[in-house]
Amino acid sequence: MKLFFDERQAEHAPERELHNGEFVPYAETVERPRSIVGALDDWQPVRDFGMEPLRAVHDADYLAFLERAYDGWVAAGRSGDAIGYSFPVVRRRALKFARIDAEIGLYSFDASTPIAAGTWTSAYWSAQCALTALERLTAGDKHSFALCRPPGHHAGRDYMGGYCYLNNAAIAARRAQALGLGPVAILDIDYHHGNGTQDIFYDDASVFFASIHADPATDYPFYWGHADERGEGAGEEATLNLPLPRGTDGAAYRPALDRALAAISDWGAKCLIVSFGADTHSSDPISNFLLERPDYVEIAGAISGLGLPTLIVMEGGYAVGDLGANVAAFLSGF
Ligand code: OKP
Ligand code: ZN
Repeated sequence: MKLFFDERQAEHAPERELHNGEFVPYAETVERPRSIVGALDDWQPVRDFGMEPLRAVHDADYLAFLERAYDGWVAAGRSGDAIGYSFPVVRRRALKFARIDAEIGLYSFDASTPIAAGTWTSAYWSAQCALTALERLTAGDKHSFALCRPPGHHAGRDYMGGYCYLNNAAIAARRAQALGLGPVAILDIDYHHGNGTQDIFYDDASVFFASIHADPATDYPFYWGHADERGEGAGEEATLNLPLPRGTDGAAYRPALDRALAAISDWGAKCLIVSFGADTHSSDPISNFLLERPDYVEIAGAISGLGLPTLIVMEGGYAVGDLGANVAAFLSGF
């Protein structure tokens, strides 16, 4: 399986995030991709597909904001990471604002997604990484891995959140459709619900979204990922949420995985995108599942049993000491 990563994805380095009432060191560190790159050999270069595939998912005003946000922060005389403090929970509209603070709040749903000097560059190349890896599937490869960082599954059409700025999996899914690889399913197996991905395709019958994650009743992102969210309009029944309790281990995880895989197969997917988070591991510092390294080999084996051309896109995973080996174990299962 070909592996993709671009060094510019390492430029993003916020200092801190707001977590449980205090500022703590940013968990989505550059040590994460370093750990994964170090655990696997033979990385391939990332190509530049430009802005068009990003525009197929994200609103133009949001993309323009992301690109200039840090400069706007500096121009306002601020130092450190750009971060919002006021968020519109009702009647959000893309008004034109003179203040960077108003813009940041408009385009985000939390305070764990600061913008630093290298954020746009890294987010851009993270998306290009997914697009480059996807290209392998058109060349006939059965599996392909994009070490996306920053991750993407919490980002929506016009908002960031949960360490995510551009939705790499969604961008790859739209591109897969354009390349004739569809119908496309996205299987999200990060510990956290992929609310951005779900939102992007919520009323869309052409992309199936299945997610296995910690019950949002107890875990971030709280407001989305509940079992009764099944899509709407034309997209009704094209969203499947399988929340699991804290403490879920490999044995308890497996029935949910089998259910998701059966649904993807029944729906008639011809191409699969896996949003993979290794934050389901027992050692993860911000999560509460109990998966172990051998579970990742087994999970990947079950996914590859679908027999679909599969793009694996990296999402979370914060136990830096175990991360590379866990990702390598997962990929070995294909
Ligand atoms: C991103 B991905 C918990 C704070 C949560 C954001 C978590 C984002 C996870 N107290 N901060 O899904 O791994
Ligand atoms: Zn996660």
